Parts: sequence; C-alpha cells; structure tokens
Amino acid sequence: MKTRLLPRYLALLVLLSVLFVSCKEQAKEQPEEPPLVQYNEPESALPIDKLKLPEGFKIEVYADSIDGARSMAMGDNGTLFVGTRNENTVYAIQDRDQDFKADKVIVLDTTLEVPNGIAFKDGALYVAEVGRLLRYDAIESQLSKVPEPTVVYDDYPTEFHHGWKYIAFGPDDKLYVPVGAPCNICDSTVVDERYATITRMDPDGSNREIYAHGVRNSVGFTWHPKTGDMYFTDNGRDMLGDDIPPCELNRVTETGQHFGYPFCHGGVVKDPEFGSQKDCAEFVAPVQALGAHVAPLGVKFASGNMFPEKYRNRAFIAEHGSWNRTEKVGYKLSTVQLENGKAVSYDTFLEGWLDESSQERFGRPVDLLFLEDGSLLISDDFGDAIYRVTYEGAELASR
Ligand SMILES: [Ca+2]
Ligand SMILES: [Ca+2]
Repeated sequence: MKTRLLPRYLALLVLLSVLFVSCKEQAKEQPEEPPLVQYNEPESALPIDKLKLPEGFKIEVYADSIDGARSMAMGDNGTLFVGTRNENTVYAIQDRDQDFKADKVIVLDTTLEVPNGIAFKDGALYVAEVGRLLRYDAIESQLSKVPEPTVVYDDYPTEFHHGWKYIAFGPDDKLYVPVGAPCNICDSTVVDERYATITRMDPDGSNREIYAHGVRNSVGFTWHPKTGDMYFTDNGRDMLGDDIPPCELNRVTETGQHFGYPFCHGGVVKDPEFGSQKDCAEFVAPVQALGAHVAPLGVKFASGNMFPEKYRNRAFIAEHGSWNRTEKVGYKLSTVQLENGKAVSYDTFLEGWLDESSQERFGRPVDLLFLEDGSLLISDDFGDAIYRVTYEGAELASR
C-alpha cells in the first residue's frame, strides 16, 4: 500500500513546490522595502584599541559596514542620515533601543551622483549632488518608501573635480553650499564666478548668492555657538612639496570676504603661478594654519554637557589625511582653541588610524556630529564606520 501511494505523494510534492515557487515569484513583484544592510548592532573588526584619546575619553563603533560614510545630519526623530562620495548612496541609520549602537541601516538611494552633502531642516532631508540640490520632505515618516525628491536647485557646475559638496543650514536659516575649484590650482572664477566660493540660498533655492570668495575646496563648516561666525576648513593646494602650503581653518565675519585662493595660501604662501598678481595682505588669513596635506574636512564646536568645560569653545576638526605626501599626515582629530575669534592652540585630540612606522591606516575621519547628550559621532569613509566618543572621566565619576 505504501508503494502504491508513493507516486501520488510525489505528485503532491511537485504540486506544492510549484505553488511555492510561484508564490515566491509573486512576492517579488510587490513593491520592495528598501534593503536593510544591517539589522544587528555593530560587531566591527576595526582595531579601535589603537586609537588614542585624552584621559577619560572613550571611543566605540556606533555603526559599521556603512560603505563610504561621509557627511552626517541628524533628523528630528533621531534618524542619522549619511551621505557618500563615490558610492552614490545615502543611508538612514537608526538606534531604535537608544543604546548608542545603530541597529537598523536603510539604504535610501543608490543612484545619486556623488551625494556627499547632507542637511536636515523642518522634517526634510536635503542632499547635494555635484550639480544640484534635492529635498525629501517628511523623510523620517517615509523611510520604508522613499518619496521622489523635489529639485531645489539644479544649476551648479557639473565638474567632478572638487565637485562633491558639503552643505549645512546657518543660523540665518540659509543653506550654505560651496563650489570647489575645478582643479588643483587655477583662476577658475574667469570661467564661472561661483568656482572657489561658498554660496548660500534660501531653503527653496531662491536668492542664491556668493558668500565667501577664494575658497579652494571646503568640505566642512559650522557656526560659532556664541558669535554666530562661520568657520570653514579649506584644503590647501597640492604639488608644492611635503610641507607647504598649510591647510586652513577660516573665520568669516562678513559677506564677500576673499580667502586668498588661488593667489595666496595660508595667509602667507604666494602661489608660484598666481601669487605675483596680488599681495597676501589683500586677503583674509586663516584663523589657524593647519598642517600641509592633512585634508581638514568636518569641523564642529563641542556642544552638550558631556565633554569637560575646557573643550566648549574648541573647534573639533576631522583631518582626513594626506594622499600625496612622502610620509602620511592627518588621519586624526585635532582641536583649535579660540579666544575672541583668535586661535590660541592647535592640538591633536584623537589619533591612531594611521600607524606612522608602517604607514598603514585603517580609517579616515570625515565628518563630525555632536549628539544631544554631548557625545561625538565621527564618520569614516575608509573604515566604513561611524564612531562615538564619550567622556567618562573624573568630572563625571566624582558626581
Ligand atoms: Ca541600538
Ligand atoms: Ca586661504
């Protein structure tokens, strides 16, 4: 009897498997949720025990496997948005149980053109591609089905060279957008006056104007919490040797100031090609000359109450690290202490991504973001990670 039933049993199996396969195919046709690249808290293999911080500070991995993590912006409901440069991807990262370890990563879009710049305002995510600005309204309530973006502005130069953008809203509610020089060294303003500037506009793309001139390639800026002055980093030109010119931290005190490029670098170095046309004294010198080739990107002033008092008015700078220097430099976080708009110290805060003796590196810091609790997030487009720095030193322990 068993042997007689077997063919029927087999037929049933075949029928069931056909049904199962067709169900699977049907499921495929339904609109797909954005792919989750990570649902678990990070178990990063990055050797973060090599990172060195001042006494009392600690660093942990907040999110890993974030391929090419660059600029960061925090949503009103706690979603961390992250842009990339060569990966053409924007991520939305959540920490649903609020233990400061990301546990959900959503890939919002993989078709954007160099979406390095990310900003958040009034519920909307702003993304800067090379040539245009996009806005995703009410983004945090639509993460599982990303809405079509509104094009806010689409008339920036499309040059890829220094075309990746950092964007941020200022205290005046304007959106600030730099346009890098499309070269290592050139007087590009004769081609398009917006090259080598920082522009700004209203959130809807209107009233665009040039805010700062003579900026080679700024990929990070912020505003002083007390004075409201903009501070921006600028990457110095290449091919003048290992030690000149310095990279820069600059302070803008009025609209239309000129910061020297391509004529004068770091306030003192006349450009071999363009320097004879102008005097360095005609330009605004940096508030702090940074190391040559360190590639300063994100800059933020410490906020919140976690870090010790002495860090409050310091600019934290992510030095992405050199690519064309005999011995690598940068690959660290530095701080610049300011008093009345003048720099009084320039120190290393966090280092160890670069092993100086072997010249090997495992990370390159890009952007900085202070969370509400005063801890500091750092993105890393080489280690594909986001770190969180906390302070648990004597001040807290003695409470
Ligand atoms: Ca978590
Ligand atoms: Ca300059």
